[in-house]
Amino acid sequence: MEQIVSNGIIDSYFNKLKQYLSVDVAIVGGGPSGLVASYYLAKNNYKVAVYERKLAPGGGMWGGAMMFNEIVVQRAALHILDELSIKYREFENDFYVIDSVHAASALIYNATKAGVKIFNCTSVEDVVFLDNKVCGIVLNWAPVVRERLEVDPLVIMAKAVVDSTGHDCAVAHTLERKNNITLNTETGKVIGERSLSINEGENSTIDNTKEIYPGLFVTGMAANGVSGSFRMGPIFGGMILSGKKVADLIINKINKD
Ligand code: 48F
Repeated sequence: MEQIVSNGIIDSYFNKLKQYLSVDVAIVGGGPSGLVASYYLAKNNYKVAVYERKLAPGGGMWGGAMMFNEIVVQRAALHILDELSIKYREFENDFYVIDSVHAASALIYNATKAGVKIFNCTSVEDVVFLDNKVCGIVLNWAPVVRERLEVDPLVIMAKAVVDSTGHDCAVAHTLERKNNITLNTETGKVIGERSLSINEGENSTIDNTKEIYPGLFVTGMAANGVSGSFRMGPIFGGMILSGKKVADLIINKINKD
């Protein structure tokens, strides 16, 4: 009995890992933008994996604002909430509140049900850079990175990589720092996030969702951070719409296996 349980877990996990050594799309960060992107890609039969360094995906959604676990979404994103069976309540013209635990768990459930594989407790520490193109990610266990243990990573190849690491824009920062390259931003660099301005931040999240270097796309707060736009706090319409937009961009750009 004891060995059966351990065998099942080890066999199943390593099979999954081996099957996902090469993917169509590697999504770095399991916050709302990354989860929505992964859902639409998987729904369109792309082989997609999400890498999340925390135990639970969901990013900044669970805690609402200051741990008041409610979030706000605008009318423009309701069609996506409807598709994912997420319940909301209008409290002001065009503004809706959602229980953040319900929203985060629904995003995770819908993504995995559509076929997304989520590798939690994993940290992306670099990208694979071949022929001036981002071709994959460099992956380690999150505790290894956190504890700064000198343990080498493994590599996952991908036709497209998505930076959905939120305020950190971790993948874009690493790509820029390590390689002498120009990104598709106003300065050619990661410009960095500005202070809070809800309206401007929400609108620019969608505009800033793009391919910033061959093979590397940005979505959510990472998109705004890279392009030097504003943060906006616990309003999530922009994140959700940005996740859908990056999925559409990738679907138009790359073929699935
Ligand atoms: O921060 P996060 O929720 O990003 P998002 O999808 O949404 C932003 C909102 O939550 C909120 C907001 C709304 O207006 O401003 O902040 O843009 O999720 C980012 C996820 O990426 C993970 C991190 O743990 C979080 O769950 N992450 C960050 N760096 C890495 C990573 C990394 N190097 N490897 C793996 N996961």
